[in-house]
Amino acid sequence: MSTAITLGQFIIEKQADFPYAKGELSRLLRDIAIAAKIINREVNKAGLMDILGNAGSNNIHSEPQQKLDVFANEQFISALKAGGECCIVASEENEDIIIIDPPDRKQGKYIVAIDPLDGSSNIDVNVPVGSIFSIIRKSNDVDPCALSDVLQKGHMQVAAGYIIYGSSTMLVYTTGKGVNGFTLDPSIGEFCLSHPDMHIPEDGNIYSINEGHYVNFPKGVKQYIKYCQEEQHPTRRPYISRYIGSMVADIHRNLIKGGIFIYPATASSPEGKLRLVYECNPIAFIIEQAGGRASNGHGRILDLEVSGLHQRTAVFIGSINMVSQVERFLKEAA
Ligand code: AHM
Ligand code: MG
Repeated sequence: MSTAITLGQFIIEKQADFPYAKGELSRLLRDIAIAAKIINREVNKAGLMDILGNAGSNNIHSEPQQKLDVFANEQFISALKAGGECCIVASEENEDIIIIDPPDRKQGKYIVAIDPLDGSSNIDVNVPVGSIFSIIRKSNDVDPCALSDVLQKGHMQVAAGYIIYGSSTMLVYTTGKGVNGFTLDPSIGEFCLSHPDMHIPEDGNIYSINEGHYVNFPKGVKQYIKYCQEEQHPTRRPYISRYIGSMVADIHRNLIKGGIFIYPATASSPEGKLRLVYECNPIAFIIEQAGGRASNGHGRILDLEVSGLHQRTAVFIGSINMVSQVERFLKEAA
């Protein structure tokens, strides 16, 4: 019987790809996986919260029970603080960066940006949610940590990943040498390699967009949606529309099956909705590493200037031919 490769084993093996690595990034990834397991445990019993005690009541440690996105944020931050490899945490849940400056040891050299619980509005209805992380290196170890360290372009990421808390829980990550997916085996509490060397099909037949905002979409996006819906033999059109409303879940499905995920700019949100630093850049890095494309409609997401921690961007992410096609529609409509 063959034995599964655990995430821990895989990370150690892959360290050899980086001959000068000292194991810090490996330890950081391991810390993130530990936080993910704890969050998974709580997400899995989310439906029991009302039975076990309403928010506002205390947990078994006599601490107030918290909303899951606050809980997830705290788990990541405390795992990263304890690990010692990280000097700054930037989170969707915190307006400002969190600097980790341990008095008793050398400061870590990595910056981690997180969306601790993406799609958390779906928790109450048992729809998959996710966590997203992006890792960059501090540009130097001389200057004190500052927001400017975080505001690096997406192509500076050294690793990125997501965890999807779905019918099974998976961790998918890249360090810039392809994409690998691990499924949590609850019986042993380990993420096991289940999806080695993931590739997104060059073409797909799924489009994922919140069509409720249709009237506010730019002309090129409206035209592309009509194109997706046209019956055109022998192409795969009309495409299938699938939109969960949890980006991680929509991206994960399209990564495996082929498809495009769109969250465009609208009249009311001219920059789009999704955040560049901890949502779009890490997902863009993963999808590019899987052979897909990630665009803001005009160019590569990973090359966008980053001027603010909570900056937003329009996104068109997925199968390379589908993203290139929507870019053509946007160009022609401009
Ligand atoms: P969140 O980080 O507040 O959960 O918001 C991000 C989520 C994404 O997961 C999802 O793709 C999008 O918001 C859905 O937005 P909408 O309900 O406008 O379609
Ligand atoms: Mg989010």
